[in-house]
Amino acid sequence: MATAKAFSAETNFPALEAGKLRVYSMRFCPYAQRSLLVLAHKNIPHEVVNVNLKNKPDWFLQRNPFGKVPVLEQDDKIVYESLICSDYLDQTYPGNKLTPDDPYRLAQDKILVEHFDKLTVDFYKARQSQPSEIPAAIEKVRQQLARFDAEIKRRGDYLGGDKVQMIDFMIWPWFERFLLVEKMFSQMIVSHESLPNLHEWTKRMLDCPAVKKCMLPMEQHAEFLKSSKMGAPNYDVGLEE
Ligand SMILES: N[C@@H](CCC(=O)N[C@@H](CS)C(=O)NCC(=O)O)C(=O)O
Repeated sequence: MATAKAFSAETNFPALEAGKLRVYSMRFCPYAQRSLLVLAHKNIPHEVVNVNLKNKPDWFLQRNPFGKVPVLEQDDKIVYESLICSDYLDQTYPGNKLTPDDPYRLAQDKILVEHFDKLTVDFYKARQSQPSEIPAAIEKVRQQLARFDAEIKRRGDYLGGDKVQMIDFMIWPWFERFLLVEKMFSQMIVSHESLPNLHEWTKRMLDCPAVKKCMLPMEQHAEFLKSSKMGAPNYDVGLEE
């Protein structure tokens, strides 16, 4: 796709090339980032169509009745929901497999993602808190992260063990956003003192090529957050006019 700018309701459907894999995304969406990380890590050729989620095109709603990104489309196939998209990509492009063969380990990983999804709710609350409430709100997030700190200690360098795996990618996007909140509030969420294993894991993840490829500059995250809080999210932050 020639443009990274978000497509809004006024736009026509951008023609889909036969055989080409397309991802409908939004540049600041952590869920879409999950699937973009899988695509980057596995080097899967694809194009990205960013969507204006405040003013959605009908053609987007026709593809995902939930109206959410990410969505995958290839020829007559459509897949949505980030975890389903990510697993689908892993199974469809089997080289460099990201999920464990052992069903019990796979189940444990999926349970961890469920725990993480609960914690993100408290993270969003912390991000919206009044200054006096921020320390307690961040502590609530930190307490829930202790489970992940302990798991890394038990499993190895990554939650996937000795290498980065699906479970690492499924939770990473929020850690990128933790970095911004830490900067905004001058308060660490994942510090060496409070969560030492997770702290080391964060450093390793920041070195991972897929993470680097999918990461947006902190200033863009900050500007997007500011615009969202004002009720007018600027999906095109940082893009050329
Ligand atoms: N459960 C969904 C959540 C995706 C999601 O909430 N995406 C947001 C952007 S970060 C979205 O598309 N929001 C549009 C809306 O809710 O109308 C998934 O895992 O894919």
